[in-house]
Amino acid sequence: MTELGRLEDLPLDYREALTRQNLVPLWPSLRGVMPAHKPRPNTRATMWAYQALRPLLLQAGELTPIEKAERRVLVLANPGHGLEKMQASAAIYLGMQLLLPGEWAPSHRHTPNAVRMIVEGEGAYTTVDGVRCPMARGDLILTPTGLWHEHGHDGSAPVVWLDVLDLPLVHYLEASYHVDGERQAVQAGGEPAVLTHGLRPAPLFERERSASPMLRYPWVDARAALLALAAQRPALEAVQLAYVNPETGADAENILGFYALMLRPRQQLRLPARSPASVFHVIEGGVEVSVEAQRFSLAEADTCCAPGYTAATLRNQDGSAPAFVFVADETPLHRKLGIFEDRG
Ligand code: 1HN
Repeated sequence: MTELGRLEDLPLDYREALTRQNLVPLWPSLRGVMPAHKPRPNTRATMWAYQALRPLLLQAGELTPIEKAERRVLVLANPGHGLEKMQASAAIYLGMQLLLPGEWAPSHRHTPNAVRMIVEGEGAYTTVDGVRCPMARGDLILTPTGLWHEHGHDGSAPVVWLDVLDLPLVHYLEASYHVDGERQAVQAGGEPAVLTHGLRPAPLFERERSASPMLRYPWVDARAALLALAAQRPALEAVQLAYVNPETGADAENILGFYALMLRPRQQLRLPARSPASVFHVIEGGVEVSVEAQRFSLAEADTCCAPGYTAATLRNQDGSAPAFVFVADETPLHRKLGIFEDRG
């Protein structure tokens, strides 16, 4: 590969003349913005242990009342991007949110898409677009772009969940903003539960709606489906389910992809080097994640991220119980952009 000219090779007065005209020579920066063969991600393999962050999150509950926070969150920030950027990867934001009994996080809507994976506690709920979605451990609740959402808590112990948003991307696009709203009127009847049976209402006239009609994916259903899949297909290597829009089969959200993965007892699973970055969050069991030179031992409620273009190996070290992992990645985005790659 040819060595390209450096900025210092250019006379100072020429460089200054360029700057005065808001001009920049490409060649000194060309290899930086387009390295050979493989990107150089800022995203570093990083782990966040729940037992280490939990006391700090509970302390935030004492230090900052909900009215002063709106959303009481500790962001899981990737040091490779700089902590102040609040990103886990190029497109993924992660945060652990705490809601205490009786608290209410007021209604708003925004352009970034969000999901919540419930980590701990009972009695809280999110109201999304007028639909009350109860929160239980392992449930996945969607708040797709533009939908009103607020959180309430009628229980007696703290509730914690993992927020996953495409905020870094939407912010980069200069398209991130929010609107505050009034407390939502809750729709009678709750969720359109019939969807989970492969049936849906078929009215004579229907308004076009791009968001998934399914807003809550109960963990009891996903867990049972994983166990059934593993039993029905003993030779299947990746016992993995994608969270999808049940009406279309498309990804549940537009930008990030969400999956539930089961590792059989003692199973080791190699995930190929694909272009999107990924996040792994343990719902049940213990999983060892090897990525790049790192080896993370994840216990329940621990989270880690892995950069794109890098293979990762997940291991369930338990000999008798399966392990269950929630996975979030940038696949829908990469596919839509036409940059998705699987390098094996
Ligand atoms: C947000 O609206 C929530 O609604 C959580 O719970 C985390 C992070 C950045 C921007 C908006 C929520 C968020 C957020």
